[in-house]
Amino acid sequence: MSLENPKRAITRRGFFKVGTGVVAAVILGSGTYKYLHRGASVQLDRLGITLPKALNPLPAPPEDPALKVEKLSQLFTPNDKFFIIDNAIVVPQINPSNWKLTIDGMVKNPITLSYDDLLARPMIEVDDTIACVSNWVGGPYVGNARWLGIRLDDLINETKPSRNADQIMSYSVDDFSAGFPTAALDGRDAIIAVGMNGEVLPVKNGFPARLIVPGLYGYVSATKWLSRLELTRFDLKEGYWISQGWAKFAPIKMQSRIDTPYVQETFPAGKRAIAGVAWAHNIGVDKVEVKIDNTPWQEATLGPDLANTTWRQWWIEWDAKPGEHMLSVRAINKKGETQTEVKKDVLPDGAQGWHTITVFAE
Ligand SMILES: Nc1nc2c(c(=O)[nH]1)N[C@H]1C(S)=C(S)[C@@H](COP(=O)(O)O)O[C@H]1N2
Ligand SMILES: [Mo]
Repeated sequence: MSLENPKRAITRRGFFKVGTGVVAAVILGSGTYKYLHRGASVQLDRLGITLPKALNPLPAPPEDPALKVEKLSQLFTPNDKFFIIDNAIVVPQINPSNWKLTIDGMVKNPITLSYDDLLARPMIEVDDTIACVSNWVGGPYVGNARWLGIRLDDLINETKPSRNADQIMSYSVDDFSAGFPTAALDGRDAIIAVGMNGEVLPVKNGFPARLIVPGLYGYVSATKWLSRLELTRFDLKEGYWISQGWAKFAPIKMQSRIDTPYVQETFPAGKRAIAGVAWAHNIGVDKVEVKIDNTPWQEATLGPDLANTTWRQWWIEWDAKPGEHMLSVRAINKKGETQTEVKKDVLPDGAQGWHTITVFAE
């Protein structure tokens, strides 16, 4: 599934489904071709890599409430279940020994780093929930991981950027770019990630390196198969999705989702849990409330608070009487702000509104 392009009903991913003959023709004409035949060997390259340890490793994750609450999202989304969003016709297969990252543009000291250079630098671990702007309320395009990588602000500082640069544009080896404000490097743990949940970054999630900027939607920040960072200006350059009607600035909106029961589910009447996840990036989730039919909002129990940039699991016990029920959820952040009820669609800067579902007990 790719980010929807409002001006072209057929996305490139959609086009992909038309037929392999057509695709081959497209690939032959693109720079992606050279990566095509390395599928098996890049996996071998990956398996041969040992990542360094973080300078300050995060504590071992606490017990996952999903072990006790059936159908609740896991605290960390396993790599093989992590959502995938990109416009890549073919997933780039990069040989890490040929790969380079360049940081240039409005800087005094441009830098070029090999994969080994990157691994030789101090690493940090960051727990961060990433989300796609095309995720509808209640949708699946959100996942939480423990990322390993090098601090982006340190690296950018080494290049001595011009004060006039207000945007960091990131480019992948394929046809993708994403730009975000230099001001987003405000001390938050933005990194060039090489590891994900204790593994070398999976190929589909951007091996050998990708960007993670906590609090920004993927299309303005989370460039996979990263090849270049350019210090530039918003009035000079824009990222891949911006000309398609998506917002230039896109912080992740506070959201909450009911994982169980699912929309329109029929289940046996009686005791069960209502459960899900909620996120309020860079502020953190303080409370989650659930509304069952016309009863008052009730406070849910919350799972571990890993970081202000990660989701929190929540759950509530319910004795479901036979019949149809309406369930809603809303989050409250650590500033005391309640998630808005006002619904908005994903375009141009992300969906909002309460996740409300109808279910049936019998
Ligand atoms: N090279 C490249 N990087 C990309 C994209 C892309 O199309 N190409 N899509 C972005 C978008 S829109 C999102 S939401 C995230 C998703 O990351 P994931 O596939 O690891 O979940 O990747 C971002 N990085
Ligand atoms: Mo996205």
